[in-house]
Amino acid sequence: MSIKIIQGDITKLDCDAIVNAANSSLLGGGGVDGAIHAAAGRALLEECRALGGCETGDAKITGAYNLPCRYVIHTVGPVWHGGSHGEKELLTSCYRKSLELAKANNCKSVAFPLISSGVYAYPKKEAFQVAVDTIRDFIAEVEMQVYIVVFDKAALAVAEKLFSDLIETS
Ligand code: AR6
Repeated sequence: MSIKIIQGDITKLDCDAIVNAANSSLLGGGGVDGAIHAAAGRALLEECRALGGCETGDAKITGAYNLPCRYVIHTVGPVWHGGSHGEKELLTSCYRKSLELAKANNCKSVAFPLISSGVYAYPKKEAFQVAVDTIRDFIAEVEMQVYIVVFDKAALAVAEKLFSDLIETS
């Protein structure tokens, strides 16, 4: 069991759970959130509506509807405000809480986007470091295959620099 970095569209992945970089309303938005809701269909929005939102740094799980995975774990990353407003702790909490929910639901394979690194402006290098450190800590104790899915070229370039050993090409 390990961490792998792959490039692609997270909505296409057939793993136990994919993680959504949501906002605190859980009612959809742009970026990966928009892509997940569009591919899952309206029933996902209906289930999310019943959850009553989600705090920054926390995570909630739903079904996946028309997506190929089994579950969607919605987490709310911090908005980057320069780095001295608890951003790192909140982002760490997003990964940890998402992984705990995955474990509690018997997921053996989980895919994350690079949370907060788009609209929420978390620098990609720092966002990667938090992701990899937190996932590594978690899988030291739990059997799970975890993917970090990079979408844009800038994120792939950062991954190639920092974590070339984790990149898997198809
Ligand atoms: N598959 C994988 N990664 C993707 C995909 C995809 N289909 N689409 C985008 N990304 P963002 P955030 C990457 O902005 O920064 C939403 O409006 C993207 O390139 O989706 O946490 C929510 O509703 C970037 O590297 O999420 C919130 O309001 C990463 O996913 C807000 O954006 C995260 O970018 C959350 O902002």
